[in-house]
Amino acid sequence: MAAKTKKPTFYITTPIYYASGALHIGHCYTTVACDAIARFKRMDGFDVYYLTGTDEHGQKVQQAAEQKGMTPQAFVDGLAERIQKLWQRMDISNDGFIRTTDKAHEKAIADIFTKLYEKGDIYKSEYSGKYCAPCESFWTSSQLVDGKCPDCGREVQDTKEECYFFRLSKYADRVRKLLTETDFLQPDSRVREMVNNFIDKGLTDLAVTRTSFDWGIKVPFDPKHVIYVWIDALPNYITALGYGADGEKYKKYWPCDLHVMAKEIVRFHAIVWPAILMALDLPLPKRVYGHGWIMFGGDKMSKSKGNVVDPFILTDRYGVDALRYYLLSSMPFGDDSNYTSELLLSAINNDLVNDLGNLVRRTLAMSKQYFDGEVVKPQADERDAEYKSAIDALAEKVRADMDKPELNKALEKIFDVIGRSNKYIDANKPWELKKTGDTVRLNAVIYNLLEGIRVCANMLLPFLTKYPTRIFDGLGIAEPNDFKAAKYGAVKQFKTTEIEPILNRLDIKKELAELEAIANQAEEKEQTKAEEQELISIDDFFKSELRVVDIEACEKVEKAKKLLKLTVFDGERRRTIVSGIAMAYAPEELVGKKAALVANLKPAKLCGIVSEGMLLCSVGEDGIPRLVMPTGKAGDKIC
Ligand code: ME8
Repeated sequence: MAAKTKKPTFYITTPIYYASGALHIGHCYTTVACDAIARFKRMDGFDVYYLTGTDEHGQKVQQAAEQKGMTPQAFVDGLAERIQKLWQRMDISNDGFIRTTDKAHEKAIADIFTKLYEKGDIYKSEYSGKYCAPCESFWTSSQLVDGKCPDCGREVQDTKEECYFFRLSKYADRVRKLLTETDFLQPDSRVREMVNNFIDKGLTDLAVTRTSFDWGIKVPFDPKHVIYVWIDALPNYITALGYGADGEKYKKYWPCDLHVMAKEIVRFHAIVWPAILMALDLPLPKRVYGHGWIMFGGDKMSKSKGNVVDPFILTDRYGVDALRYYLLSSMPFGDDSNYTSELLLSAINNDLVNDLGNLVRRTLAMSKQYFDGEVVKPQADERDAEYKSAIDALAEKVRADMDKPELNKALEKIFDVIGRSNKYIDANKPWELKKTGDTVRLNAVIYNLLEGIRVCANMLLPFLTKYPTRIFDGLGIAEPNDFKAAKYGAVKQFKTTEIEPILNRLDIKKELAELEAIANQAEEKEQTKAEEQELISIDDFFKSELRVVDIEACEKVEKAKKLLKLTVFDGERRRTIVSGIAMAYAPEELVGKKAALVANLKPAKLCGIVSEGMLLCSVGEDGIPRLVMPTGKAGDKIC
């Protein structure tokens, strides 16, 4: 017996998205595009591994969690679940989902860090730059706006911080060659951006740890340092396959065939990631593709209007196929393009309802009416040669576009055959053949149309997840798993039935008004929520138990620049309090002073210390909290 030939592998990835807020259709764009490529490759005979996931560490995530009054872990757990629900909704066929808080990932990152350190490619030094205390952010001089923090506009201070660096400069020549002498990075415009903006300017070593926050993977041999986002995030593409843990998947699927992301993070994928892999002596990915951005109409788009582009709302109203089709068809893959509701609604009406929907509806209706759904393969006829060859050529053309990948062009080719099919109906006028009783020709015309529809539905399977399946039901044949039958004449006989359309023609004006109403409702809801959050009742206020306390001892918290650890006496007992007041006081200044304590707060852990309450502060224009110092004696009530 001949040995079964092993399928070639194909490994494709999206970026791992920050678990700091809800995802929008921009994230759907990358994920749906990779899904279409993954589905195409599976049908084309490849053993595919499609990976997506979430980037869950770092200061931004920690801050977002704090704002919600949650622990970072509970916060990212909720978001990771919501993100996976979104991918289920979008019919994403990912094989793996990595979270950077997965224990296996955390261990692998700590090992990678140690390995690079032992090799000398990570070293400890000092980072000097500008520091914005309220934002806890470091900036280089060139990042400042008018000499001030680009995020909050406040004064920055010169600062030095001990941190670890990755020796990116050592790999500059090899990375340059990779970008300029191979097809590693696409499209070409991205290569020019990388070379002009980064490589030609000289690659400097990259700071890869921070000590200003602690939500992240600690440097195993120096745990006051937290491994900073990129060195934690980029290796997800190998840790997800079990790299470093004897992963079978790693052996099978690495090197990656295609990393896809938008242009703003191409620098990390096309420069930093290959350099890390070079330092680890691992094979490089075969291709990195940096697509363009979906723009939301520039400044005019208000935050609340962002709700209109909430993928859950759009798919509730129009279905998954409509959103998938819009994302994949209307954006040239490498370029930026604008999202508007009008464009989405016209794509639905023009392409899915008019062109495809009408073709399927008319053809199945005629098949039923003229032949009770039974249509057989006819003799070849010269008159149909052009239409048949368009059907025959389709799979190859789509394959060529998918390889680039130019997904919108692939869809264009399919819709070109759909357009030709509609024209073929108009040119052959089946209703006249019926009238003149030319049943042989009538059968041939309907058969050819059914074949056109079948091959188009076959080629649409990677892009749309609902409509093609329904079309195969209508055609009375099993949905294919591959493209082997995507040729004219593969079916000898049809037994068709009529099907419900998946989408009906939309009244664009009405839909726009309704989408606007949804946006306004969302805006009102947000506002009411904010107002409700702002106004509290007197009963709410009296829930807080405020007391005068004596500060008996105070010291710095080693890992946190902003925190002080205080021992206070509340009239009954001593408590430990961690407070963010270190920017305003030296510890010794506070001993003997009085403060106002919120005494009935649930204890919270800050930098590993349990804080049993909170001290009231005033925050001035400089953003620095200073203690409210009451009079009275320890234990007095404040109201
Ligand atoms: O950058 N148009 O995560 P992120 C097109 N965690 N694509 C868009 C888009 C838009 N308007 N908005 C988002 C991160 N995307 C890091 C990645 S990878 C090792 C770490 C997509 O949540 C696009 O793929 O900010 C973009 O690159 C990505 O979401 C950024 O996601």
